Amino acid sequence: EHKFWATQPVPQIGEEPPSEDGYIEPTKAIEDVRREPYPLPKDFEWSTLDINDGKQIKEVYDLLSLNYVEDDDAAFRFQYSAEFLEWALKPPGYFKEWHLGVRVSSNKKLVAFISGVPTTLRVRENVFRASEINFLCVHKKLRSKRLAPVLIKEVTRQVHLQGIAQAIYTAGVVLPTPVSTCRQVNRGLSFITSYYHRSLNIPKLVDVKFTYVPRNMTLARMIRVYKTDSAPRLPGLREMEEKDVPQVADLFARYMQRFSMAPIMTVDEIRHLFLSGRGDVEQPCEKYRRPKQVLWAYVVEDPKEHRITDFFSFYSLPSTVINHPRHNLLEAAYLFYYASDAAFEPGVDESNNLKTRLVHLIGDALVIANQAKFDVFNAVTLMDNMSFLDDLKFGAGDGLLNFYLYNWRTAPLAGVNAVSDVE
Ligand code: YNC
Ligand code: MG
Repeated sequence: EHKFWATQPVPQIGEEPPSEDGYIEPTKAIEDVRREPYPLPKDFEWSTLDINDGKQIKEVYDLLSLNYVEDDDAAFRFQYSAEFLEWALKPPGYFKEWHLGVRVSSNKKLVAFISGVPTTLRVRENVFRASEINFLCVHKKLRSKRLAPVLIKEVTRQVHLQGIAQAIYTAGVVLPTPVSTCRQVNRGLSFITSYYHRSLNIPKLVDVKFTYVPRNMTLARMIRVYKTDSAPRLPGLREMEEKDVPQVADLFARYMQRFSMAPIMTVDEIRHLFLSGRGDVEQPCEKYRRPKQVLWAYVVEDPKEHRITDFFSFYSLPSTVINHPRHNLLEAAYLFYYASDAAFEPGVDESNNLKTRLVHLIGDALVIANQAKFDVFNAVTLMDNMSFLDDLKFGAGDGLLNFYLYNWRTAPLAGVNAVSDVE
């Protein structure tokens, strides 16, 4: 069935869940890593992309914007911006060798890409270095020629050359074998990680057929239902600044302990994730959006104690609207990391503290995203998201997101970045 994946150190389909977590094959000594790049079909050559060079970022942007992930109906295709790629591909300690391209030898046209960035992962009680693999893309004209396995093997070789033997990646497709994202929630339902959408710009979303006016609803009424406040409400909410980095790092680390799988971030990584990618900070930002901004990060500062009690972040990932007469871009915001002290407040009903707080916090994120002219706000069923999606009028989409670990076996997790028991 899976000619390539059957040869890889990943749990195979139908395999019994392991009694203990651990690697599948031991880390290779650097001397034992294959020296030569994997061979490509003739007429193609490997090329390391220099993400510090605007021209080369633009080449990756061009490849992805025409050939990257589309929805099942081929109505929308992700359009990662050049600024997004810079932000995503250059975290502290990145390896340029992990930004891997394939070019046509004759004219040097970039026709395939795969990337990795280093990260530190905790899966239950085990902490290990890993690569996070993303942006695997093969030009539409070169599909189904088994080029993807060559890209994956070559990026694996490059990861091994840095002494790292594990990886994490996500995909809409089902491969051997997703980290179990099923869990029992209080009501006894189980689910897998799926996308939820909070409509903001109803007329446009209806126009591009992202959503539709249900029977016994009118467009006018639908617009009213999804109207957000004109300004955020939480006292002490403001944009995150450099001085907040240590406190945000601390809050992030504490909050992530709630989940069975989560990244471990250094202070530098926190700074990169939440403060770079904010666009041109010299420009005033009255409308909640700067030129070239990809990342929005806000904190709640306790007005009396000047302590950071909460934060949230979201990023901009527009999609091309394929073949539409009036609209060519769907402006989508994606909920990224957040954390709240309310998770640690003692109380009669602790989970209710957190739920109430998250509804307010992410409610304010929606207000800001709407003011920043996003058409839709997306979130997946991870972390504590299930506790606010309904209250904030998110609706289930049809997209799924499967999580995978390379060379790491684990018994089913209670959800990736598990959803906690807040209801
Ligand atoms: C996929 N998304 O099953 P079998 S997500 C992994 N991730 O192998 P061919 C994939 N494998 O089943 P095509 C995959 N999609 O025979 C397909 N495969 O064992 C497997 N789309 O290769 C597939 N981007 O070259 C099959 O297929 C084999 O020409 C077939 O190319 C696939 O970035 C692709 O969705 C996805 O550009 C490149 O369709 C192409 O179709 C495309 O004949 C649109 O390949 C864009 C798109 C994927 C986004 C992503 C995460 C990628 C993770 C890759 C795995 C990393 C492993 C860890 C490495 C480091 C290890 C260390 C240490
Ligand atoms: Mg191919």
